[in-house]
Amino acid sequence: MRILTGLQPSGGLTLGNYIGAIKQMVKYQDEYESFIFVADLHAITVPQNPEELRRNIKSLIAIYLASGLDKDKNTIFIQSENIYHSNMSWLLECLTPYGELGRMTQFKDKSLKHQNFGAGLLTYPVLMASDILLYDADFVPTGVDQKQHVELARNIAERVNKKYGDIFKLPEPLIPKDGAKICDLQDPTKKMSKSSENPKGVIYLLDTEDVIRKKIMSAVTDSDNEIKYDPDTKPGISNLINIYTSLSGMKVEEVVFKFKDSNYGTFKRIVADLVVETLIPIQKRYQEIINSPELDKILDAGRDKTLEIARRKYLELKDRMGLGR
Ligand code: AQP
Repeated sequence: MRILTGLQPSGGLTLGNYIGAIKQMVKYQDEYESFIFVADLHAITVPQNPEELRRNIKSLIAIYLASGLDKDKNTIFIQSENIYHSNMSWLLECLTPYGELGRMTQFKDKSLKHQNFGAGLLTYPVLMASDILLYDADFVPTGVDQKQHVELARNIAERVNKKYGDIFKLPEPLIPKDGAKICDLQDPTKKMSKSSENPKGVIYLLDTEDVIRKKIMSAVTDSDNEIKYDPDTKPGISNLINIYTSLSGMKVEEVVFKFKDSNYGTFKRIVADLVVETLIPIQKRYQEIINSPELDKILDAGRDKTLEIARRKYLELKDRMGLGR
């Protein structure tokens, strides 16, 4: 069985990206044939500074490896180095009703945040469908927030198969049962995001120990000082419980029971210890990897292998649609 997944180099990676995506990828590498990419074409759906973007692309690859993704178990590549992603996207865009794209929740959210946004923000889910369908991925590991996009990819595949014959495999989302959504530490009703305007609410994977501790100690919580899990009425403390649960492997009930007599200050310190314990070894490996020539070798191999697979799939649809000679 094959999976395909990727992250956008749209900023420094966050603890949310680690818990919701990277940690899962590391687990899946022993169960599936894994294609892991850096979604740089997706990142440009909103404005990016070119130098920062290039730095973030390289940094993302080094984080994948430092977090435990094994170069021999995964095919790792950069999306824009494979021209067939954009080529396929154009074919699929022409086969996707405009109305279907306007209904995507992420488009509705992001189009409100950016003024004069580019058309790519609307067509982004079709590019994502291309990413998935080019490789006949069986599963797409993703957070709940992206489920709608995988369903769109499936709808597109079904439509194309019906019209042009069986070309695409129908993908399914792979949503971890224990995969909590990590929220912003300053506004725990909002998802923790790379592109957040307030860095105090976000733990970046490369934050220093001191900064990580400060951010967690000043996380917004309610005033009743009781460790209880209730995301609706106690989003701040519930978010810290989610972080602890995801990193320790314990269940929410176990965590609540273990810390029932602790106050918020003590619990925050314990959460900070665990986050630091998780991230410092990743940061050490990251420093060893980031300037190693090994990175280029891994990316060259990933590019060459995926070009071959994607080219065949693209040519198949192009041919069936009657394009070219
Ligand atoms: N806060 C989060 N909690 C759990 N999972 C999360 N993911 C992102 N934030 C959280 C998961 O990480 C992957 C990231 O996908 P992406 O890089 O393509 O973009 P995104 O979901 O839009 O992530 P960000 O960090 O919020 O980026 P920006 O700010 O650029 O929009 C996905 O699997 C997602 O579920």
